[in-house]
Formats: sequence, C-alpha cells, structure tokens
Amino acid sequence: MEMLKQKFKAQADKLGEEIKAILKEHGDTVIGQTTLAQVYQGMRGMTALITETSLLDAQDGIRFRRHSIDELRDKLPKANGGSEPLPEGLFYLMLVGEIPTQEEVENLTSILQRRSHVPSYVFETMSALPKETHPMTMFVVGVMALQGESTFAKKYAEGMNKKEYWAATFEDTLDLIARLPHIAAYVYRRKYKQGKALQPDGLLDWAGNFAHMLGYDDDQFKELMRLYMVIHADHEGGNVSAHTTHLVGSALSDPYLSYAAGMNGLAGPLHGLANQEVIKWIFEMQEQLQTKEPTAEQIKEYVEKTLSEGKVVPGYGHAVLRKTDPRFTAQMDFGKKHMSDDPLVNTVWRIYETVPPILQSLGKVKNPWPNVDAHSGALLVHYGMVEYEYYTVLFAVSRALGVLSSLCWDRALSMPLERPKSVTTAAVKRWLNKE
Ligand code: FAM
Repeated sequence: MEMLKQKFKAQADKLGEEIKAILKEHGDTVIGQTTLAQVYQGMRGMTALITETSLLDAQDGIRFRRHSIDELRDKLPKANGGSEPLPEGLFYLMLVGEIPTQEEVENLTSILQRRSHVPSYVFETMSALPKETHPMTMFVVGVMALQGESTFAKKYAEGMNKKEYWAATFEDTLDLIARLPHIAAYVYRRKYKQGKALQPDGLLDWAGNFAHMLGYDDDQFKELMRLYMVIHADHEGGNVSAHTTHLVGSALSDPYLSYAAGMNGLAGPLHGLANQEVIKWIFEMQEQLQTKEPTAEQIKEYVEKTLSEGKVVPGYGHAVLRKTDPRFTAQMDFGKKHMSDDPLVNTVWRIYETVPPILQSLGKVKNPWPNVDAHSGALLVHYGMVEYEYYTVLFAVSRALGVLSSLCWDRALSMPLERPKSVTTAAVKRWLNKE
C-alpha cells in the first residue's frame, strides 16, 4: 500500500510541477470560444475541466491513460484461469498511469480485502428503509451511513495541513472501494433474496468476490463482473457522475460525500439508469409482441411507437460519442463467446441493426449508435440476474474506480473550488442589446 501511495505521490508531484510550468508560460492562452447556445444547451463541447484518468474521443470512444478497452482486455492482469481484465489493474492504471504487473494487482487485491469491513450500523441503516426503495437510493444511503468513517473528514476537523489532503483522500478512496461491493451486495440480497446476506470469500479478487456476495458463483458470471467493472469505470470528466463527484469534492467534501453525490447523478435515466430502462423497454416489447425474439420489422414498429410517445430509445445516443461505443462492442464480443444463441442477447443485436437508421432518419439525433447501456442488461439476465432496477448499482460500484482515482488527483494537484459564473436571461438580453 505504501508503495502505491508513494508512487502516486511521486507522479502527482511531477505532474504538478509540469502544470505550474505550463500555466506560467501559457496561462493566458485561449483554447476555445464559448457560444451562447453552449451555455443554454448543456455546455456540449465546451472544454472546462481537467481529468487525468481517461479521455473520450468522439470516434474511437474511451481511452484510459491512452489505452483502449481492447488493449486493456489484452494487457491488464487476469484472474487465475480467467481471460477478462481485473478491475484492480485498471484502478492502478488510472491512479499511477502504468499498467501494473500481476503481482502489483494481487497486492492491491489483498489491500482491498483487508480494508473491506463494513460496520453493522451501515447495514442496519439500509434495513430501516422500506423494501420498495430503489436500489440506488439504498446504496447511496449505505455510502452516506459510512461517511462517519472518513479519514479526510476526521483529519480536516483536527486541522489537517492542506499538503496532507491528497493522502487522506487516498486512504478514503481505498477504504470506500474496498467496502462498496459489500454495501451493493447487501442491497441486492435484502431486496431480492429475502435478506440472506452471503459471507465474502477472502480468496477471490474484488469483482469475483462481489459476484460471489451477490450469489452468483458461476465462473463466467465472475468474468462478466470483471469486464463490467472495467468498462463502466470512467468516461472522462464531464459526464454527470464524474463531474458531480469532482464538483462536490472541490468544496473539500470528503470522498464519501463526493462519491454519494455523483451516484445520485448516475441514478438519472439519461445517465446510469439507462441500463435498467433498456431491459425494461425490451421486456415490454417482448410482452406486447408476445414473442421472445421479435423480428427486425417488429422492432422497427416498436421503436417508432416509442418515439411517437415522446420517449427516447434507451441505450442509444451520446452527448460526446459519435460511433458505436466500444464498451458496447466489448460486451457483444463477450456475448458471442459465451452465449451466442441466447434469444435476449440476439434481440439486442437485432435492435443494433434496426435502431440506428431510424434515429438517423429523425435528422436531429447527433449519435444514432448504441452506448454501453444498450447491452449490459441482456448479459446479466443470461445468468439469472433479472432484477433490472438493480443494474445501476453495479454501474455505481464500477464508477467508483474512476471518480475516486480522479478525486485523488484533484487533491494531489490542489484543484481549487469550482465556481463558474452564471447569468440571467435578462443579463444576456442586455449584452445582446449593447452589440
Ligand atoms: N432516442 C430518441 N431521441 C433521441 C435519442 C434517443 N436515443 N438520443 C437523442 N435524441 C434526441 C434528443 O432527445 C434531442 O431531441 P430534442 O431536440 O427534441 O430534445 C435530439 O435528439 C438531440 O439530442 P443529442 O444532441 O443527440 O443528444 P444529447 O447530447 O442532448 O443527449 C443522451 C445525449 C444520451 C442524453 C441522449 O442521446 C438520450 O437521451 N439517450 C437515451 C438515454 C441513454 O441511453 N442514456 C445513456 C447515456 C450513457 F452513455 C450513459 O450515461 N450511461
């Protein structure tokens, strides 16, 4: 642990110096123009954030420290006998910018195991909620209940020197990532499996153990969880969950508070909740059409009906991407390898052939291609995880790897309080009248 921490600090100090030099020489360099439309329309394309962990290209999709998803599947260490990357390896990569060795990943796995204890009051707090509560709400309540454990909050209250912020954030990050699978698994077991929580298996990796605690001991499901936890981890800094975590963290709210805030954003249907919406939409289509495998023609009609009701086609479109999401393709590849005859998975692939031309024909959808959420549910259903309201919790556990490693970078680089300027429409009118 100390080695990883020191390595991170050394990298952060080096980058901090480089940033200082860049700003000294180029601090006044203009990097773009902002239009009024951008300000009114969700700040699309406006560069306003620094995020070190990953970068999204509109055509090629996400790269984590310059590595594509395909490269990660190839280069990151695997579990014994497995072929999907271990998410601990991606976390390491995002933190220090290097692909770790098998041994470094194994060390990280044992660090996380040692830190994974969740106090019983956290489970009791979640249990106090009615069973009908949405799993994301239960999950965030669990995280908030754990906030009293924050090293950052305790040390800040004791008068911590600002030079130590990064170290306290680092400690909280590891503790929180270690504990999240327990909180998430508890939500699932309580809501869907009569409250029968399962004991962790200390011999398993982070994602494998999460699968085990959820109640899925199939080796293929564990592989799916490793892949799932890798591909959902980070999508540069401007998406709602990453940006919210960063924004709240900029007020020096501790990592528990910041991450919980970000996850409330992930719970929105235009963001992380889209994965539950996708499978719900397909199940409803199957029910209405009375078939498990609708034809392309039937799908087309159903899509047109969805659009005519003023709804979006879930799992399609993206604020930045302009091609098929490589996270979708990686899941398709997993499906082809492990379940090529599954009717639901085949329906997802038929939807992929059918939807883009329809969205294209509307003339306003900037990206008619599928995103990560268009595929994930069908893979989970294949292994029996049909409770789609739960899916965003899986996304949230994975997203912790990205947003919390970014938060470590924020504190290590002494990122300031974020506080952009806002104006009223009356003020905009005054500007325009002056011109
Ligand atoms: N189905 C129907 N209409 C769509 C659409 C879709 N999948 N995607 C975009 N549009 C519409 C959009 O509603 C807007 O219409 P209006 O002008 O009438 O309001 C128009 O096309 C232009 O939108 P855009 O510029 O192409 O997209 P945005 O950048 O505004 O929004 C998304 C991006 C993701 C919110 C949007 O594509 C969407 O609602 N998709 C469906 C929900 C979804 O899959 N979200 C998950 C995103 C995912 F990557 C994640 O965060 N996990």
